[in-house]
Amino acid sequence: MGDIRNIVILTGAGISAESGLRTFRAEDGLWEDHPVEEVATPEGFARDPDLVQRFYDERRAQVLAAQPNPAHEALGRLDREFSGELLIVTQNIDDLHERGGASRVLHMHGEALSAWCLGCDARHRWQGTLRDGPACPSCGQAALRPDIVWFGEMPYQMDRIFRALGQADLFLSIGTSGAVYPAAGFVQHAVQSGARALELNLEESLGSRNFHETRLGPASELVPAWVEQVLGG
Ligand code: BJW
Repeated sequence: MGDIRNIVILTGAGISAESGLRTFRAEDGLWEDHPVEEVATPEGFARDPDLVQRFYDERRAQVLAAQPNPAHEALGRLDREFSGELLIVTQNIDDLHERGGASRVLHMHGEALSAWCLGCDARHRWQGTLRDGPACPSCGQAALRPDIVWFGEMPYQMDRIFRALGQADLFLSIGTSGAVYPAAGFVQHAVQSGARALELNLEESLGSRNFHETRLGPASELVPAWVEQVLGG
């Protein structure tokens, strides 16, 4: 593989599927049981906070029980051994990249293990439940919500992401359907800025035509093979 000095990786639910965490848009995906407008919008939260807190309490428990798979571990290896610039932008709210050994990770859609206080704006690491209305450790108000980016809200650290995309010489997308913006538009931005674009996915995604190359298969096989290719030279 040529001289790669600057990599941006976008990951989606597909990279955690083999860790037992459900994706969203598959036939057995999360949106089948939970209408998206009920559980993943600020309006849904205003209408029925208990329902939304229960949904994320359950997701938080599932994240804590899950283990990183070989795809997360391979990206952990890449993070340790690749001396160039690297940014792993994940749409996932789990912490499997970090537990797989990666540290150059940005959670653009928030984190299951973080709670955000609507009273004082503080964020706290959170492993327990929120449906029982616990007090915020900073201000004492019972105003904690999941620290998750819902539809209609601004994803986190967009300036940093677009800066990295503009400097990347390789953009890699893993396990995302390309159905949700702005993440679905990252490939075009990176390619327009001169990056090569590679997609790893179980099947063709909505955005496949925007990539120079798509490799089809499970992330647990494709990602370790790609990392070996990059680090092996
Ligand atoms: C495997 C596999 C295996 C399976 N191996 N692969 C046009 C432009 C811009 C915005 C919009 C627009 N039109 C509409 C919008 C607004 C909206 C949007 O995109 N709507 C769409 C429905 C069209 N976007 C927003 O509201 C966002 N905010 C925003 O746009 O702010 C304004 C703004 C504008 C411009 C610049 C900047 C900002 C916010 C989006 C928030 C998304 N939130 C969610 C839920 C919260 C997190 C959570 O609960 O976990 O995030 S929705 C959900 O979808 C979740 C995911 O992160 C996200 C993406 O899903 P993902 O990861 O792609 O999962 P799936 O299930 O779709 O796909 C899985 C893939 O894996 C599949 O392809 C499988 O094949 C594959 N796979 N097993 C490899 N073993």
